Amino acid sequence: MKSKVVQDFTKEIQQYHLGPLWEAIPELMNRTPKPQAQAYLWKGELLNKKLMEASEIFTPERGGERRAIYFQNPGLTYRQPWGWASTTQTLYAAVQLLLPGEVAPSHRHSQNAIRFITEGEGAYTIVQGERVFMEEGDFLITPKTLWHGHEHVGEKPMIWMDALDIPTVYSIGGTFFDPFDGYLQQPNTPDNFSELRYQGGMVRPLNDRSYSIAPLANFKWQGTVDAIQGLANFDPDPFDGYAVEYINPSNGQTANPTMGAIMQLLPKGFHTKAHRHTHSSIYHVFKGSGYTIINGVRFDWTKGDYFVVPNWAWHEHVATSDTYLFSINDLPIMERFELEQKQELDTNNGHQEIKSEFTPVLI
Ligand code: GTQ
Ligand code: FE2
Repeated sequence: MKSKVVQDFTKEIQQYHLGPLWEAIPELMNRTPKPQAQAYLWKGELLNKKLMEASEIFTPERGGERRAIYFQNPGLTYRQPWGWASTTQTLYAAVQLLLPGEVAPSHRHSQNAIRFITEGEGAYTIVQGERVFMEEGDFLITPKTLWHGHEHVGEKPMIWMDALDIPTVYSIGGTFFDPFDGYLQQPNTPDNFSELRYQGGMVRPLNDRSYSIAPLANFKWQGTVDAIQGLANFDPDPFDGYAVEYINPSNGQTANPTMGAIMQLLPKGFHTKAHRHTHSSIYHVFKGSGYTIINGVRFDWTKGDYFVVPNWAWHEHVATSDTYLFSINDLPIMERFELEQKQELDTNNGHQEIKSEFTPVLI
């Protein structure tokens, strides 16, 4: 405890917009990451219901741009008085609904985007004039500065997960945004152009030997499943099961420069070992059911749910049926800053003790 004189001084300097480091150090300089983001889980039924309610009262249009409902981490709600809160400290994730006949206008921005299609088919996203048709299980990228808009020319409602590096770009002051002049961009490239050029998977067109930001726009579900089924001939990774990462075929790095994206199969009964790492992740349960233990708290999940594993949180997964987990992470950001570290739990055969259970908000 500092003396009265120091305490008074500490207060006194603040009128000059000067801060006392001796107060801040214990909060800022933790021995290991102490995230403000919390572990949290949202049920799929709640999300679908809220999206449908939103669709009854408005359509996507210029200004608001999209009908997307994003995940606000309860640990981060203090950050902006006007109500914004990100999903983890670096990442934003949302669910977006587009109904048949609807159009979400083209725009471009300095944030990178990822989409993972969770429900439906028949809508396309048009990226730099290329219409990319989307189906369940597809993984798409819209890297920064590319024009993109969406239109639904199919029959059933379409829902997908969006993930963007909005909080990172916002906090470092790098935000740029332009609406497209003329609402939805018109095609200037054959449909599904990049997907057709990459049908063979791990062979690339000869012209793609030098780096480009988005040589492949859509990673089809079938290709992802085939890769995972190939892995499943062998032993699973003890921490990740059968996991693959989406990559940019022109350089082998993550498909998006600031966000990693993973699909993992956890066969029924599989229990991963616990570890923790600097980077944070946002998971979507694409198929299956089970639970994840995060820092001793059990989070039960089924198909359609979303959950957050914050930075440096112990976590392990248990699948109670064959499970496909899709997840995005900020590992590329941590690697760029050379901050990535990881640790395996070495007690109790690599498993945490369950101390409590998370109770999700239901509809
Ligand atoms: O679909 O272009 O969830 O620009 C947030 C920002 C989706 C999009 C989001 C966006 C988009
Ligand atoms: Fe966008």
